[in-house]
Amino acid sequence: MTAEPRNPDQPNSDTTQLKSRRAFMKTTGLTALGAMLGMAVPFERNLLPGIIPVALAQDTGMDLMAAKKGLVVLGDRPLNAEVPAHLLDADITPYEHLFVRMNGLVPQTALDQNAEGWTLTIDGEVENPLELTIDDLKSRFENVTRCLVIECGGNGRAFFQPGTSGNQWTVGAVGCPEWTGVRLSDVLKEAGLKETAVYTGHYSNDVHLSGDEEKEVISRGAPIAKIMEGDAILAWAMNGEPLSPLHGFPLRVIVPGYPASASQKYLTRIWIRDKEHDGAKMTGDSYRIPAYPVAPGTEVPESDMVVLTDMPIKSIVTFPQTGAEVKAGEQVEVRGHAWCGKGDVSAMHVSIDFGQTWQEAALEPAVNRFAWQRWRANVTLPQQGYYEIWARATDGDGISQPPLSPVWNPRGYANNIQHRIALVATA
Ligand SMILES: Nc1nc2c(c(=O)[nH]1)N[C@H]1C(S)=C(S)[C@@H](COP(=O)(O)O)O[C@H]1N2
Ligand SMILES: [Mo]
Repeated sequence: MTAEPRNPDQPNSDTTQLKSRRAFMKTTGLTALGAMLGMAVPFERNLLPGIIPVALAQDTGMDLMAAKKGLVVLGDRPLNAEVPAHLLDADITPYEHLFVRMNGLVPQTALDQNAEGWTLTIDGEVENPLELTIDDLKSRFENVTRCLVIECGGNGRAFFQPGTSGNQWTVGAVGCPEWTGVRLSDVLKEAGLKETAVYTGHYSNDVHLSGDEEKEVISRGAPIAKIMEGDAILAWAMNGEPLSPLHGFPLRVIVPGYPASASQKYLTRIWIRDKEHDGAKMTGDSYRIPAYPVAPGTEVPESDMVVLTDMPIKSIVTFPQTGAEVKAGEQVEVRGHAWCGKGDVSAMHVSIDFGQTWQEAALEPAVNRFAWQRWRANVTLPQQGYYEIWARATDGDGISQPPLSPVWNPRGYANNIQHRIALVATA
């Protein structure tokens, strides 16, 4: 056997098979370590219990990024990566171009793609608590396939002034893949909601960054009324494939229209609550905004913060790529997508003159509720020089995207500032 040198600083090296960090922690470490590393550990007897070998501590999921294409990694622990706008041009976002947002570490079951014995528990304010396998979900409820937008609540955070803490997402923490699963409302009907049921609380088995298995990474939820509208689904597949380790294998919930933090990956339990859920990242400043507009930089008391629900009207320019050269005086197509947390985009406009005049874009219908909608406009840049395309969607209430960041909030959520790209017209 040739013992290849392993560089523990490079998670992309062949340390990828060293996934059994948790298994290791459960053993005394002796002899098990050698077996896991596939080589002798000459000083193994010196390793104090509780010290996790570096080679086993690298599990941030970073090695899985090799199958992503063109994403910008914002951080690797936890792993967060967004996609440049021009890579979001497809109607259905492919796996390689879907952003990744981890609050903790990818769980072992997902890394191993092992769904054996996986169950989803539905309990709390229900008449008949359920424990369902993935096969139960597949066989006992109507299967549905839907294109649904997921957008991180913090998408656009980078544009707030003053800046707020958190991942500095620009425009690419959004995507619209096709999900297959069952309606969560159908499952809750079978469980029999009690009168007292008002909110869902979502749980999963991902691992806290501290490594403490007792600590919740994230546990958010949604009002029962929102879920019973029938749009939220329990999905086991994305774009016709089983969910991947980064996106929630083997099961996640998708709550379209809400910040994607409500769309729990690696879903193990839905606790039906008799009050607004108060799991990890439901309280304090997390995914909350002030109940009233505040001046930038204001410190808002916790009691005045409310849970972020419907995401605002938004759009993105996916073609051409920003900075592209086009011919002056010739018509060029610009296009992208528009979406809205309430599911009703009413109009789309573009400007080539820094917002002085606006031209209406053609807006295609959504393939289903809560899918994003394709828009297209033909523009002609009159003479050579620098231009910007500004894109502005309008929702069903007549509310349009603002040219500057919307009302500031302490954690920088729900920024739906107009997307702008640069175009250079040549003679
Ligand atoms: N279990 C679990 N679910 C989760 C998260 C997480 O860290 N753990 N992050 C949430 C957040 S904040 C977002 S934006 C989306 C990101 O989904 P994606 O990584 O599949 O794009 O997942 C949500 N569901
Ligand atoms: Mo998010």
